[in-house]
Amino acid sequence: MKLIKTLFPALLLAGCATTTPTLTPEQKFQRADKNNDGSVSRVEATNLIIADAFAMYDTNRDGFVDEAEFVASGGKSENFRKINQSGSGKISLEEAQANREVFNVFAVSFDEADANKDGKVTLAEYQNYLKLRDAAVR
Ligand SMILES: [Ca+2]
Ligand SMILES: [Ca+2]
Ligand SMILES: [Ca+2]
Repeated sequence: MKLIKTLFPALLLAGCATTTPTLTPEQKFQRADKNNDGSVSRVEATNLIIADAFAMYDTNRDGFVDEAEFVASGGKSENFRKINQSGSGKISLEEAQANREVFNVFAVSFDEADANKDGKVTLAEYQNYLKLRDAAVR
């Protein structure tokens, strides 16, 4: 479990305060799987994982992560400013997903979820990944 822990630094900190997500993992996966072929690409899956993390950070659920929320979830102010390129003081999900550094951090999670390393994540792989992640969070 040690490897997984290092892969989810932000989620580890944010995970404890999570409220019940409105979508099931199956629903989220289906949303990410735009062409409905039962698997998601690296980009699709990474954006899904970013969206998951984003929801954890957005504690007041206004659709944006502000600096207070970011810091409360274990983020650093300087990183917040890097992601918040628009300078609005709030990060939108689009902003987070468009940020290369954010993407690279969570693409690592995709590589972890893609157990058979075929460059795609199936629902089963995603569910297994969530199990491992939840185990790491606890
Ligand atoms: Ca697909
Ligand atoms: Ca918010
Ligand atoms: Ca796979």
